[in-house]
Amino acid sequence: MISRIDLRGPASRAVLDSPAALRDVLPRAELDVEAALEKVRPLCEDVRHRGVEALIEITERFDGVRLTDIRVPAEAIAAALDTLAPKVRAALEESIRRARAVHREQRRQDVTVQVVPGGTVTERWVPVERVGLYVPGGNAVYPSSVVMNVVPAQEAGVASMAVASPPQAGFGGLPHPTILAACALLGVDEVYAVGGAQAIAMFAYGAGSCAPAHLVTGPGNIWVAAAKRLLKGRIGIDAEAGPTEIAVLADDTADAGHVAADLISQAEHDTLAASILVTDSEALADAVVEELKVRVDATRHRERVTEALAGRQSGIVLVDSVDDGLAVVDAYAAEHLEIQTADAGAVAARVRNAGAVFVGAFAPVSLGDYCAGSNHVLPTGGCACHSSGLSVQSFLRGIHVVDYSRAALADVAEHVSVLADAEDLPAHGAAVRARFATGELSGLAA
Ligand code: HSO
Ligand code: ZN
Repeated sequence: MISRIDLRGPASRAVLDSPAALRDVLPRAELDVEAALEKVRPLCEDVRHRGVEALIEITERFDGVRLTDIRVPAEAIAAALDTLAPKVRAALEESIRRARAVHREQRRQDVTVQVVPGGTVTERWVPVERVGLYVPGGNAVYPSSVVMNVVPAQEAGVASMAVASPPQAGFGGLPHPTILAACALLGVDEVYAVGGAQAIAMFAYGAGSCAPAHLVTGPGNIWVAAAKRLLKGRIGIDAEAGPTEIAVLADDTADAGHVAADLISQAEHDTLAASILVTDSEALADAVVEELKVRVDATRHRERVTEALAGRQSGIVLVDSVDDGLAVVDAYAAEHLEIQTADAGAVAARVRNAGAVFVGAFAPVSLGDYCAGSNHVLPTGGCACHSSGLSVQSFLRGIHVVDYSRAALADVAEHVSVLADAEDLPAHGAAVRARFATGELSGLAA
């Protein structure tokens, strides 16, 4: 069952006062991406040099599917939408509608600052030209992740995008039909039946009809994460998504049944998924454990959930106060953080580190996974202390546009020259002075 960590009493004060010490005592899954790197390197090289031929061979080896073409035919995408259950279609459409409503508003406006008369700097936001969106298959078939990747890319104005997802032997060697149907609903017609590290290599180097992408986003297993780490630089990446995490900060006003249900909901993803409850109420902790006993038994993925909850990455952390709980969840920097306390809004406003925060009794993580309008591609493994979830911003680059008149340059020429000399880079200063006649720049030795 789920383990307990007791951080109550004066003995824990020093730990609670140090985020680094807290991180050491808090449970977390270790994912050895480095070890996987050496395995994916030859595979990526092979795709780089032999393109489609390599992709077909690797796909046969790992997915047991012999592809005739890596690209999914348009008819197959249309057929997947035709056969999609109407209820699933309606739910996907609602998910898309809400995600679009939120992401549309995230688009940053260009900002021009007049630094001095005649001197302006503009930050001009330009979409990435071509992106590759990876959608896992196999154990995890997530049409919702198609929505979460495609919608922000479209709202950013990305002109060219392709989706890759592993071929499924059971579906005629095509990606899962619900994934294809989601692509159809979103108007994405460039889809490849390629998965794993080889899909990331295909996006990075290009292969056959798949032109190289500049940015690759989307979750994946350890091989996908390793390929992203290996090819980062050649391509931009969103993050190396690790196993999913939920932290719940709750007090005695929380409903133990809701808390248990939410902890189970994310544990259902993966045996390495992390479910953490942080509470100042031992009574709530006990009640949640009781609820877990009943609910885990009744849940469909009982074995996976049991292993995830019993794993060293999950646990119940007992603290003296909600304030101490905040220190704990901030140090942990969860992918998803639920606040189920009295005055949840005020507590949530004090959170510094989390991929997404879910406020109060009626905002469970599963709402955000599908239909809140927020994005579910979020930083894991503590990366929430330096990174954000996927958004329109992830698909834009800010270009600084510098525009100075002759007079504005003359005005600052001396400062440029002095700084250039201080760095022993006199040619930098000379490049400025070359634009002016000798003696024209007051106070400057020309
Ligand atoms: N909780 C996952 C996303 C997801 N859940 C997809 C269900 N489907 C990571 O945020
Ligand atoms: Zn989920």
